[in-house]
Amino acid sequence: MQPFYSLVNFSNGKVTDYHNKAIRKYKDMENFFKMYLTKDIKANLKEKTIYESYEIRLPKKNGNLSWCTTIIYPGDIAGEYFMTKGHFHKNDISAELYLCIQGEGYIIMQNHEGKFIDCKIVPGKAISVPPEWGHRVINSDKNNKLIFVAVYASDAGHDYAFIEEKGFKKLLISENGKPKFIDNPNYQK
Ligand code: PAN
Ligand code: ZN
Repeated sequence: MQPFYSLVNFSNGKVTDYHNKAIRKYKDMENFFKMYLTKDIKANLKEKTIYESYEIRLPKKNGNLSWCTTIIYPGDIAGEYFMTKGHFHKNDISAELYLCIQGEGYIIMQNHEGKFIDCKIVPGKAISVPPEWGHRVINSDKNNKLIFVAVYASDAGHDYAFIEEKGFKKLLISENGKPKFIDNPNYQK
């Protein structure tokens, strides 16, 4: 393989020459939001775009790196800020580097023993996610997009099952216009 490059647009998060674009609407990730909502409200939110990502994906060969930008739109679902689904890596020894380029929010991380850590993110902040820590990014600014770059082993894989069923230990909600972590009522069930 030859070296190659792409250009990241720091204003809108888009990347040239990407291999994969994903758009996540509310209907793609209903179960990841844990605050209670009636069926009717859920039905009205179905087409709402929560985030999108542009991935430079290299073959799943040991040693290759893939990376992507993610743009999380501003907003909340019953108080829970817009966020990524969040996942563990299937290949759990895979670490990841996150670099925030626009907006502000939080990265939350949780390991298999249930230890939970949150870290505020602002442009220029780079966060090392060690192996075996599940991770999610949350946009806590209801007026602006949150844009970040993530770099990971191409064979990392994404395991969403635990987060979809139980979620992270804590939820980030908007209370009186300010972000606040609360216990996730779904976590102990
Ligand atoms: C990131 C995420 C991306 C979308 O590239 O995959 O931000 O989030 P979800 O995959 O949780 O929907 C990453 O962590 N890759 O490993
Ligand atoms: Zn990851």
